[in-house]
Amino acid sequence: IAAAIRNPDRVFLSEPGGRTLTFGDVLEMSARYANVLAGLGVEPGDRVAVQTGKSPDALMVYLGCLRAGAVYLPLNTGYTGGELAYFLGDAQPAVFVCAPERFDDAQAVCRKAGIAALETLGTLGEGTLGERAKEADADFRDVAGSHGDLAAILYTSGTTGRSKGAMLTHGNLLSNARTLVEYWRFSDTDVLLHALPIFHTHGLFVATNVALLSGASMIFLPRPDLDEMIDRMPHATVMMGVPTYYVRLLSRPDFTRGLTANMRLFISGSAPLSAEIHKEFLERTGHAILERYGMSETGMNTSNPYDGERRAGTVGLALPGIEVRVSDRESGAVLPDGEIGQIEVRGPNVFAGYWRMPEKTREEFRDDGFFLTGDLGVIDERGYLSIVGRDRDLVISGGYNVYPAEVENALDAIEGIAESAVIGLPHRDLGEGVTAVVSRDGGSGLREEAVREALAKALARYKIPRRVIFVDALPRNAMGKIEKQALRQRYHALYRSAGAAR
Ligand code: MCA
Ligand code: AMP
Repeated sequence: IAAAIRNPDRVFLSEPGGRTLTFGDVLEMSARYANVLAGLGVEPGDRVAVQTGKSPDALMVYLGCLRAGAVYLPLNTGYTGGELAYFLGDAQPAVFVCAPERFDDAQAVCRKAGIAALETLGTLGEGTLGERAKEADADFRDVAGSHGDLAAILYTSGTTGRSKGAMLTHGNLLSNARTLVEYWRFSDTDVLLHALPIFHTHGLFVATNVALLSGASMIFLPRPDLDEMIDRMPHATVMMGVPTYYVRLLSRPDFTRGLTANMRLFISGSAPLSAEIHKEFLERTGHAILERYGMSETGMNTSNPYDGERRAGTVGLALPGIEVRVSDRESGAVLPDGEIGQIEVRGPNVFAGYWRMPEKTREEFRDDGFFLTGDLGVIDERGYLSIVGRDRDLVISGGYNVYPAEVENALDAIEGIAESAVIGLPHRDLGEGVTAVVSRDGGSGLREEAVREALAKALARYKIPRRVIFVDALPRNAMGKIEKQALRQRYHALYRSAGAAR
């Protein structure tokens, strides 16, 4: 980190109406948090799990972990106690940091999971960890490590079974950030409009690491608030977002060409950006959104070019140093351009494996080191990759992944539900809207709201179906398997009706 900082007086981060941190402050604050962690007994290789609101301090805990050689483990702020219990039990962090208002719940979870150290951190730097940091030394000698050492674990759900922790090394993060800085021409004259959450690859690694490494500044919004985005846009040069951000910006008449005059680049990812939105955005602002493609396991794999044609509906070309190929799903044979198959990637960005799941890790890699993404795609004659579907049963809602099996399990546990199927349906705002189709036990008068309320006790709110449809029986094929495709077709236009835009 220190090596990346050329000008300590330059602003790294500013919160509208809040704090401003220079690069010098970043060095100091991250040192304080590194000292605090070391003082709590965190050793290199130990996990530090964090579920706190977005704030400068939260970001400094991340950097403090990297400096102390600890493994940073960010968790979605929406996770319920039940969801949390699994992650903590599996990762066995040396410390868990939660928001002050969730201390009581967290304490119970930690007791069950056998986590000894529980600390709190609020968005203004309050809480036990923040207080310790204020007292701590502002100098820290970074733990010497190698590129192969673990830097972070990101949990990503599986279709069956439990979530898997993708282990990312310092080398993974550094190589990807370096590649992106160069490919997207980041420099210390850039100002990045940062509206994303910081517990995922997109807002944490892609946005923050690229800004840090290039010396760019960030306008750090606590949440993706449209008014704030529009208000700050004239002061920024680059924005990163999930497609929902761009759909929402376009819904505002005050989002105009003039407003984006200072911007040089809009980047989209985490979910498919429709060619229609790409076109509307270009017409409105004169900017062709640059779409790229990545995963928690790999960071970014492909990107549309900075100078060349940004082709709507494609995720662009393999990034420098990263190999992308498409293979036959059954035989594994590499397919020629133009044919649809499973996307595979290899490169310094590809993760080190799933936490304590060597079997699962082996299954997801080819012998020659290519990682099986589970995405289906096709490469055109010019090398542009298009994602045409997913091998996994996955719904992406507003850039968050929702695994139907997890929601179906929670539905099936509700009294009065006989069986369920969860599908994603086209949704203008969220891309896909999580939707449940369920049959009731005979005599049960269960209603939609009661189902949603019951689910909210178990699952983060973004996983909760926006609509629950009751049917007498779910359609099944000859093998007895639920025909989700038939359900998707039947309810295709559910969110197209008036009033369903959000
Ligand atoms: C919030 N809600 C959602 C979502 N987000 N429901 C469905 N899908 C969502 N994504 C629910 C809340 O729980 C709440 O429910 C209600 O919607 C309103 O909440 P609010 O916080 O006001 O929502 P919002 O501010 O409008 O947020 C929607 C959002 C946000 C802007 C789309 O989810 C977002 O910023 N998403 C970005 C996710 C992201 O960073 N993905 C990157 C993953 P209730 O009313 O019931 O309480 S990294 C990745 O995928 C890879 C590797 C990559 O390539 O980048
Ligand atoms: P995650 O599991 O959160 O790492 O999400 C990774 C998944 O998001 C990928 O496997 C893709 O299915 C999807 N994804 C990311 N970027 C894009 C994109 N630009 N277009 C379509 N899907 C995307």
